[in-house]
Amino acid sequence: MWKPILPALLLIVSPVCLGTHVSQTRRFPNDFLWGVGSSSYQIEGGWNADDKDESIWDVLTHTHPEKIADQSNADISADSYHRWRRDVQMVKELHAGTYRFSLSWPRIMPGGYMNHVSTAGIKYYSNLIDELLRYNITPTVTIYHFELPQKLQELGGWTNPEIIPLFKDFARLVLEMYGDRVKIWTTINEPWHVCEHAYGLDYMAPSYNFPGIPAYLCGHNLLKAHAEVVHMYRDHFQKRQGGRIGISLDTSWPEPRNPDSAEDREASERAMQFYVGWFGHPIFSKHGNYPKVMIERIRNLSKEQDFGIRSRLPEFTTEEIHRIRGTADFFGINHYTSNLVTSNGHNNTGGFPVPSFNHDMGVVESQNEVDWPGSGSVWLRVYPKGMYNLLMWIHREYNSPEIIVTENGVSDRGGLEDYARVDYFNKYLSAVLDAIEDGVNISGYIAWSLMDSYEWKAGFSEKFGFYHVDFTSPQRTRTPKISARVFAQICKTNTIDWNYRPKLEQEQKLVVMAQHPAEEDQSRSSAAQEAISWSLMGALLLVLLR
Ligand code: GBH
Repeated sequence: MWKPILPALLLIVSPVCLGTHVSQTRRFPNDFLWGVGSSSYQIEGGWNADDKDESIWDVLTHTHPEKIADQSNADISADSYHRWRRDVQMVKELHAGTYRFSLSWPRIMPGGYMNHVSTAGIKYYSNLIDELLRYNITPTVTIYHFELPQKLQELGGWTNPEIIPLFKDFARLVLEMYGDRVKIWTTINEPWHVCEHAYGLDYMAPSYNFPGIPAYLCGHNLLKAHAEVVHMYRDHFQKRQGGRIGISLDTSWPEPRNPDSAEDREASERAMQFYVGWFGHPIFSKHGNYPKVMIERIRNLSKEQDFGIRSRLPEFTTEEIHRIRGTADFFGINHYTSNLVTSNGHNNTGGFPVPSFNHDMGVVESQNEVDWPGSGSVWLRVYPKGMYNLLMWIHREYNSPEIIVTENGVSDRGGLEDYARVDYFNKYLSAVLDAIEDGVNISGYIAWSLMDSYEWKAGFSEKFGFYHVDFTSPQRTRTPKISARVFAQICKTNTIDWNYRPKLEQEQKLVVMAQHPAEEDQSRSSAAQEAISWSLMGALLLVLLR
């Protein structure tokens, strides 16, 4: 009985709170680049098509399905290996200027070595690129997005320095094959995620779950591999091909739990140095090398932990520091959410294993469950100010680099009426615009994701797409959600329009009814509830106005 009144009250209050937004449309710079992204393992399927060999994700999902939320794998996923023409159509429907996708290393070089290059693999991405160009869409290509050939993992993957020449060989091949047509490259997606979550924890393939040591070896080799590829591009390709190359780092924003506490503010800064500085400082800072706070903390803790004088964080030679510094034409940032942070104090492990990356960082994170709305993922809460704070931090820390937001988006658990996603994009894009207006050099924004896809450990349970994919239909039918229409409008008009909230069209309703009869019932009953709320609000207003 009381339930319907609550939304009624909220409805009265919300237009007041949103007052500043409702009447405003906000404009992005004229040449701002709009895009949408995906990654190979998440959407392609065709896991053993033609001569493709296994990646570390094929092996993880096939041998340990119990580690995946719904025991699924991406053997077929959205079947983009066969349905790439439709994908390009969707990018076009979104009015996006660029499509960010990644290359599957084991599809192109099945065993990870030059001795076997797959013609079919080469051709797949070549066709995709041509199709994009036909519609005037610029390809943004990620060379590495978590898909290591299993054969290379058996050599130790990113912990083996041999990965440096091997990654360079792979990159040389794809630059030769596609570089004439690709103007935006990133070498590696989310190094922190690649190294800490795959080697330090049991989170991403290959699930080493070996804290405190291999993640730093991974990072060390990864930075050198990145730098070698960028030098090769600059020395042999860039002038002729006329593109640009960077890297995509990722981080949540660490908001001090108590903003008045100097210790919490320090914890926030330290978290930024460990998450972003680990890779950002060597590449983007004036003097290069790892951040001072990382070098010192890991050296001191290593000594306390009886590792002797050799820190668990490897050291660069002076020559290596110079070789890595400056190896990016832009700063790619992937960002989704924020955490509250506080320091764990010196004699407290913070509940982390010793040694471990988290213990080295000495920061305890928690979520703001009170003020930040949740999403379809436990780790993802909505705090747009975190996006602004992060962009300002990068701007200040690295002397105003050109920034491209290479990923930003939100999950839910399904459905086409994704107004929560619409709100998320409007709010996070407002934060991006605030940063632009405050002088941050942001040239583009690539939303995550083009369509629902295989969400790594979460399987198909979490949805990030503008397009719904029917994973049960042989065609893997794609249907635009409400957010697709809104994002298309944003790309087309260069503005955020808070009043633009389209309704489902007839064709979309049919899809919902065919697939989720229950969901349709739910939305009908919530519509009824809304109607009751409105009439109650009317009554309330009448009472108030008397
Ligand atoms: C991106 O990574 C990926 O690039 C993309 O492939 C993926 O689809 C997208 O995220 C959405 O997840 O707090 O320890 O529980 C984002 C990286 C993923 C890093 C979630 C933090 C939370 C792990 N983030 N992760 S934890």
